[in-house]
Amino acid sequence: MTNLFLPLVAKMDPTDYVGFTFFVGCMAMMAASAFFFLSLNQFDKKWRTSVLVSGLITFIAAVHYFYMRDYWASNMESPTFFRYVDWILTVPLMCVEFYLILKVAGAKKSLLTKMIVLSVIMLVTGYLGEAVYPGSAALWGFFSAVAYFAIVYEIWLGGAAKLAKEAGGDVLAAHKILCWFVLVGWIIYPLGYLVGTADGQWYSSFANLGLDMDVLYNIADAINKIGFGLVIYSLAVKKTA
Ligand SMILES: *C/C=C(C)/C=C/C=C(C)/C=C/C1=C(C)CCCC1(C)C
Repeated sequence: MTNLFLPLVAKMDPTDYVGFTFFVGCMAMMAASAFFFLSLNQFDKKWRTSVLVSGLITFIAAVHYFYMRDYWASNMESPTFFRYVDWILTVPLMCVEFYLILKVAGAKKSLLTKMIVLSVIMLVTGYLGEAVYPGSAALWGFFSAVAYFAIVYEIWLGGAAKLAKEAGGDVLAAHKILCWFVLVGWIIYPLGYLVGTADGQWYSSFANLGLDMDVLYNIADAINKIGFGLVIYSLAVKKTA
């Protein structure tokens, strides 16, 4: 007898690491959001916005992860579109975090605008290379990398770095940790891109590394979104105490 009913929840193969990391990603992002939101009351007013933004970042990611998990389970295909929609919302919010903590040292809106524009360039060019013109993935990836390094420059050596030094103390320490997240944590993304777009490119050997683009992106998201949020959270704790 044929089963006329499609199962509501697909089985998961125990070696489906993409499906597994999407599933864990949903739970981690959801738990982190609850943690950040429920902690809000304990902080001085001035720091609540920063922790609220941390929660928004993981919450937006949680919603996208539920979509992406289902998309993967149904199609066994990278949910590239939802991935980039998530990033285009959450990465500018991470730029907002830099701006908010540097406001004590007089950060101007122009710093925020500059960082958001750079992050949007980084992501739009990345999307073009990954989804629209995969044949020219190397070129689009290069443009994206230029914008990425401009962000790294701004926070490590540029105007944002100067403001952090002026702020000093806990703000400087938190800024430094966020800088490391951007330099080391974010570098996982271009690695994922090289693995995922390697087909027919000069870097085609990246396809043989035994790595998976979605697994790399999922690990990077968990580290960067939740880690970033926790840095802001502990800064708010210190500043409130
Ligand atoms: C929460 C999501 C985050 C922090 C996403 C960050 C994404 C990147 C830093 C992506 C960077 C890319 C390059 C530097 C070159 C290749 C294309 C991208 C978009 C993967």
